[in-house]
Amino acid sequence: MLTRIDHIGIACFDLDRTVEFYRATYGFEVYHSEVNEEQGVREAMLRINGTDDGGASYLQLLEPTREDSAVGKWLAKNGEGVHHIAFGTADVDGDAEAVRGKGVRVLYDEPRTGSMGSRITFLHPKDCHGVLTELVTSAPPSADPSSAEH
Ligand code: V0V
Ligand code: CO
Repeated sequence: MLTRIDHIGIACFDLDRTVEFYRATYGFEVYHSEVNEEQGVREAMLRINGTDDGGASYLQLLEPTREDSAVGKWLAKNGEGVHHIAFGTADVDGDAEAVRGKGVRVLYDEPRTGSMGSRITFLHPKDCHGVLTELVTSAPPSADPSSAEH
């Protein structure tokens, strides 16, 4: 069951300058940052609020690490802006299978590693009325690297 907005993914050309915009304009601070080589992104998670299932909602600022990555290609075509939305679930495997069963293309056979040790998969935007949609199961608190190092 999808229970919350986990994050909104925002593509940018310059992560440091974009982080500074969100800090200076709204006061949002970086909760966690990492490079995900598999996805080809350098990213910063700005924590917006906690949610009643123990999760949280974030803005995920994404800078490509290579031009042929998903975000690199998208930026070249569209410029900066909202790239995807992500719904949080306790069971990304089960929910991905349920969605696949409804005829929506799920991009990965098995969920892959996402931000802060989460498990993620994506639904094809052409099957979701133009919205690239991600499903996320957060890492259990003990496995959350942000608890040791943000
Ligand atoms: C592409 N399209 C999009 C889109 N990206 N539509 C809405 N939102 C997007 N973000 C449209 C595009 O305009 C084309 O439409 C069509 O889909 C095919 O796009 P393409 O440019 O030819 O690109 P493809 O097909 O090579 O790749 C598109 C997909 C790719 C969605 C398959 O971006 C992908 O695999 N995304 C999943 C991985 C990802 O996005 N990773 C970065 C975030 P027309 O022109 O044909 O009408 S990593 C992340 O979120 C992490 C780590 C995390 O949350 O923890
Ligand atoms: Co994401």
